[in-house]
Amino acid sequence: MTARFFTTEKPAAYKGARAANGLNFRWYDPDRMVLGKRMEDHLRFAVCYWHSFTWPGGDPFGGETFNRSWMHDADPMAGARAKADVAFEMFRLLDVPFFTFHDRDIAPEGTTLAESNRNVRAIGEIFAKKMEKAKVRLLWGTANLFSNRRFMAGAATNPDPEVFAYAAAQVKNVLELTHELGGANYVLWGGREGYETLLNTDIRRELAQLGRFLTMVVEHKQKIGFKGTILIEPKPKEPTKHQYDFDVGTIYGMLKAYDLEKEVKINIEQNHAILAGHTFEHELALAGALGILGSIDINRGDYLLGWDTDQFAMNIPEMALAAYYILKAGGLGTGGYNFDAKIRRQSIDPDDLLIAHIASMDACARGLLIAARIIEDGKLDAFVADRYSGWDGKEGKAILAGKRSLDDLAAQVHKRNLEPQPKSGRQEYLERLINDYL
Ligand code: XUL
Ligand code: CO
Repeated sequence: MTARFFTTEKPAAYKGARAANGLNFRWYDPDRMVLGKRMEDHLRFAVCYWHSFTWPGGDPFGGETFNRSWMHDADPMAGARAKADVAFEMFRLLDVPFFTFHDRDIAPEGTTLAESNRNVRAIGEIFAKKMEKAKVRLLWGTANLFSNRRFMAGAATNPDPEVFAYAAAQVKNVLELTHELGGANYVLWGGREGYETLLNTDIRRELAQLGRFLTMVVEHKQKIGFKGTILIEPKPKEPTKHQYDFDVGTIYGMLKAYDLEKEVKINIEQNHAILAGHTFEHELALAGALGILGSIDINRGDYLLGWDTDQFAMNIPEMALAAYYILKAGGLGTGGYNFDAKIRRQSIDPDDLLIAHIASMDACARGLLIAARIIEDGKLDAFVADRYSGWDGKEGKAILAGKRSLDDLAAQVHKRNLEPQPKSGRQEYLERLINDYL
């Protein structure tokens, strides 16, 4: 590494109440046991390459604010190598176990796909060398199938099969690199898999193309022996007005239609959940119930804005409910908490990057501790179990097992003179109960 980028060389550590300057953890204590598992192994934090090292701080009204030197190297590959140095220095300073990237974050696009792939592979080799000496591992890799203008009408759902082929070639390269780097997952986010106007769009064809693309990715995973999980990341809008992978429920339906529900899981992002009109915990609980919860992109949206602000997650009650539903689903398996989050464009000091991650890791850690208390105390779980306990009885089980018809049930209601009485849902009692754990 040439010049020092951050002001500190000391990795962040758990200091409890003594963590004063924002560069150490108050709550995130990797070795602390929570429900029988180390905190680090519950949370499996990952730093993303794109927001932290590739995004220059622009918005629709103004350009770069961060002035990172590696973005201005006359030789873009030299810039990519300098960027890798800073990235791995940050992984070390945050003591995070994982990172994530798109191909286009880590290396510049060349004039041909062959050159682009070579650039990606060259940086991949640097990653492999750095990972020999570092703790950090790859949570997932992914291909950027949305920035280049060739993808303006989609990648898999493009009206032109040559664009589909180009996207397939790009995914093959990144999936193989992810495999070689020992990645725990591979992510597909729909990017421009959607449409702007129905007038130029054949939905039937586009859905069939998307299904074939996903199936090809799973087939290739099996062919190369990649043991990680293939994840789809839902998002309802932005960049296209109608995205096919709208939310968890929509993707589940698609996976069923393509016969992939056993092969593919879901990467749920907080900001995408609220853009879909859901809470984060709704999406987590639904994916858990359907058995397809894979990983999360942790960030926060702005409830007043209808776009993806990707802010660092700091809201402790929200993190607590998220952690609760993740724990109820049995955890994230090969997944983790990926910081798909960016500092605000006025946060121009290099250390702001460290402070943002550390503060959000603390918020997530507190959320986990609160969720563990809710589970250990058991009152919430007991309330819900009691509410549905009728279904554990003989008749409830017989209905669900398909042993009762409409005729049977009608006869039973008349014979037993059933007059079911409504019971309180006790929402405010439960809301107060949750507040007790915060
Ligand atoms: C876009 C988004 C992506 C995916 C990976 O909103 O979340 O960064 O996480 O392609
Ligand atoms: Co994301």
